[in-house]
Amino acid sequence: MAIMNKKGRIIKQVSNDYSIALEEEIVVCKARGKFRNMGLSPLVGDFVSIDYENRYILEIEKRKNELERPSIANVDQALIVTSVEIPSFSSNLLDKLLVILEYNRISPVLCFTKMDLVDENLRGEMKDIMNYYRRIGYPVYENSDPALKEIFKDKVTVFAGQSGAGKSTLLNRLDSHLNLETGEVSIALGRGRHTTRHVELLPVLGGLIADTPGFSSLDFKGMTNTDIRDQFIEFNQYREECKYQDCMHQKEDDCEVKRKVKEKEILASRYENYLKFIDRENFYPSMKDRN
Ligand SMILES: Nc1nc2c(ncn2[C@@H]2O[C@H](COP(=O)(O)OP(=O)(O)O)[C@@H](O)[C@H]2O)c(=O)[nH]1
Ligand SMILES: [Mg+2]
Ligand SMILES: [Zn+2]
Repeated sequence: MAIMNKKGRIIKQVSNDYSIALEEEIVVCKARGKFRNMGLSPLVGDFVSIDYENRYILEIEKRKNELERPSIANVDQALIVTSVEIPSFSSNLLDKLLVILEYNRISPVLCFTKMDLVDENLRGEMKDIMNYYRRIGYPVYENSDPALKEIFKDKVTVFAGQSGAGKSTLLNRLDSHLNLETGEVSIALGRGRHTTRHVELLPVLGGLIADTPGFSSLDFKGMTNTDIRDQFIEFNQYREECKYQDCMHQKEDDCEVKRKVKEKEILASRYENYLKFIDRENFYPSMKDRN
């Protein structure tokens, strides 16, 4: 008898049990040893073909990208949740996330929270910063914006951002079925909470979202300084006008990017963060303490 193959997407993993969403149903399949021998294991988010009768995964389709924590494949976009107060705004963390996401071909969407906590001055400053990121091409929202509901459709989204930024609160507001715990303080997070972690994609607003926030251990793994430079998307348009083809916009003379920083065409904090990122000594040193 011929094997009946079907195609689907892994939406959940608990040890060797993979829940696979087919067109009309969800089935649980095992992965055979052959994947382990190939140094490959199926990930949540993978598109797979399965032996439907025997409930085995047969093939894994080539991935667009792959996250480590949480381990998910084929992520389309990341919603970067950034608070402007408690914890206060960190342009360093935001720019770092943007570089890593760009490099991994995950589209960033920016969402700012807690604008209600800041005074008029800081509010104005934050609006300027938000407009800058909007102008260079990123979708930017405040968490109160109802239009946020539209961004999830037909996409796999992970959430990113500091603990306490308001990720769970936002998700609960977007989808009242979720009922996620909010308000936990990072220091109080018992280790036990995270040890028996499974990964799952939840259906939300016409798309799928990862049930755990991503990028908890951020770095520029595998990236060269040139790679980092190239992920600062607004720098690229000026590069042709730099004196040197391979300009790092650092110590070179006649650099158009540096000129644009002076003219306030490029946001100063973006450029400063860029310099820190390519100088490994200054690699966001406080990041380690945060997790
Ligand atoms: N004032 C204010 N507080 C917020 C806002 N969003 C979230 N919070 C609060 O910030 C705290 C942390 O939120 P939570 O969703 O748990 O953050 P998470 O760690 O990113 O999931 C909670 O006490 C929330 O009630 C907001 O827009 N304004
Ligand atoms: Mg949370
Ligand atoms: Zn330059």
